[in-house]
Amino acid sequence: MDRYQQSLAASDPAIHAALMGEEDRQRDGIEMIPSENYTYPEVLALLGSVFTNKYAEGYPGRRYYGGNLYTDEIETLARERACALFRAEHANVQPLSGSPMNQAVYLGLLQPGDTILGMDLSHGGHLTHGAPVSHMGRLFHFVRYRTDPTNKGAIDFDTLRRTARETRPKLVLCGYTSYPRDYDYAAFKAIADEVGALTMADVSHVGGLIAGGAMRNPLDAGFDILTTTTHKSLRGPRGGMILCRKAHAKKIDASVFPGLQGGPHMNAVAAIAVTLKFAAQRDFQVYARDVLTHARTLAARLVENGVTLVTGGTDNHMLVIDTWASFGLDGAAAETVLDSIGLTVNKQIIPDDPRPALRPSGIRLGTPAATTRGLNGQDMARMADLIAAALRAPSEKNVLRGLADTVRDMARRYPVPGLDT
Ligand code: DSN
Repeated sequence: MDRYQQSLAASDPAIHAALMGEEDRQRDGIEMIPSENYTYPEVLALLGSVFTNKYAEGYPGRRYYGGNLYTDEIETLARERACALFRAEHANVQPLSGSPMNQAVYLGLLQPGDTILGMDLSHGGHLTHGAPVSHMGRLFHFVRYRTDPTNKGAIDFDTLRRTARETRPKLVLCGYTSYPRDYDYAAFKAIADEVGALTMADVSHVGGLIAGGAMRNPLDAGFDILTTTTHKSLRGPRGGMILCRKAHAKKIDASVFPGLQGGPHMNAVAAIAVTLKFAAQRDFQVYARDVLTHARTLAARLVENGVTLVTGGTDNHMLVIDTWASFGLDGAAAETVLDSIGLTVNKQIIPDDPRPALRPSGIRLGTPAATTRGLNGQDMARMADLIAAALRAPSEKNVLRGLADTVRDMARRYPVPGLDT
């Protein structure tokens, strides 16, 4: 136990007990939620460092507080590393997380009421891409495009072009939270150019896979803006980054601060800087490739087990299982069954889901966290068998107990970064 934990155990035993419980949960189970990961020990150390004490409103060299010698250094390094890694002209590393990151872009580059073309929520788009329940959905006019799940989740670019011509968006937005395929960014860009719209890709899910060179980079296709959270496949602290062309730098910076946020969380900025250093290394490229290979292995074996995958498979780190079609179980029930054997996934609506969001037709799972932990291809195939076996026997307690033992044995073979290494 480190010195912070020792004092916590004495001063707040309830919170300390919860921390110990969470450590055990993470160690004994296998994390399959596609947007989660196990971060580096260095990131955990920086998040708990004295950088959390510091106010640093403004940007390096232009702060509203004194004492920013070292915070300037870390933010400058983080920005430089982000630009180098993603081949961007400018980076803002202050967004506190994914939602304010996207809000800062809309509010910085558009006027209220402007039209944004974004991906339909049930087809994989994100809440901040214009869901009616989000504030952005009320402020801007979102027009949605959809995918064809029967054709490997393809986007019909002819229809998208027609929609763009009819609705004249100011921004063509792509990005997803539950779409197991890659995008043709050049096709989005061509349509945006035709109607004079800006282009933005929210690559939060695959930011690490782009950084590791395993997936396409929208900035290479000439996109204006790339946003990514830093805690998913990138494996860093919770946070967000906006990368853009120089032409947008001033508006983006002013939109993040003072437009939307106050003091940046400099402990997170320091942790983002070190994350970006690691992401530029050869090991991370191997990791990114392994994440994709593992997702394909998992998908193939699930299909062999008779499981229905939305879009039929995966091109990225993520799979969406239609649990209703495969097992007659809604996603909430499937999530609970898998939780009971130590596999953490999340319930998920599927394209045009007839079921409600809290009892949807599917679950979503992914390989970034398990790959970080060191699980290999054989483990992925085994995991597919375990998932299928559990969801076929959701009420058979003995079967589930046996599967839980197998998962725990598998998990304990692999250390949790920051806890065991
Ligand atoms: N909540 C994130 C995810 O799980 O994909 C997106 O915000």
